[in-house]
Amino acid sequence: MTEIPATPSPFTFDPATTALVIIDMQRDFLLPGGFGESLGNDVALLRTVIEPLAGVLACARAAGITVIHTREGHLPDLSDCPPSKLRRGNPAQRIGDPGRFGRILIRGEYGHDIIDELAPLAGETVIDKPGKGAFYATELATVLRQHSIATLLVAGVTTEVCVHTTVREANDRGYECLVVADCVGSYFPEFQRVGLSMISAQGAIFGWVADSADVIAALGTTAPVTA
Ligand code: C5J
Repeated sequence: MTEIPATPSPFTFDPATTALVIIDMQRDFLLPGGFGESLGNDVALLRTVIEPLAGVLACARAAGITVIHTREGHLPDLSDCPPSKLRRGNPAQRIGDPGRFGRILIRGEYGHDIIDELAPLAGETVIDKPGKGAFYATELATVLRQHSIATLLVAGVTTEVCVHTTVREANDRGYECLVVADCVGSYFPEFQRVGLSMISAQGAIFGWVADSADVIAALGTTAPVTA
């Protein structure tokens, strides 16, 4: 077992049954000029995540930990997008509309894919999800079962939306979750602070929170997991 200093208490996990789950680090959310910015958001707040997360990802890969990426998006005909979701937001820039990086949040478009810095390697699972949570209408539960995963190290964007929904879903399914504080990001500093507090409150009601430096230090001491 490996231990990480965390809030509200040290977090122990077995690297052999742990997955790093990276939520929605997509160009549409993170690139200047993209969908996220067109909604009036400051993407710089999300981009702070890239460097520490690249460090955690490199360590996870070196330790042989299962790596799973997710992407929020929809089929080109929008048949998997509820009309309620389609109607939300700025009427001038909606899901499926043409954006700077292709049709917004549509599978196969340049903007829908993961940023170059965190591009999945061949063999890593990429889960395409139509919702905020990574379990809803996806194969994630099956993939985790196939890899005998019990623990999730969770990173990505945005903290209070897709990260939170996924952690809450995972918690209800019995997974132990550690959210890496500087590897999750929000367009809203207040939501980032409160979002992290909500995870670890009441004795880890949804999970634990730790910094990437502590995760990297812990992963660096683990013997590589072999398949
Ligand atoms: C949002 C996400 N914020 N990945 N998506 O709409 O959190």
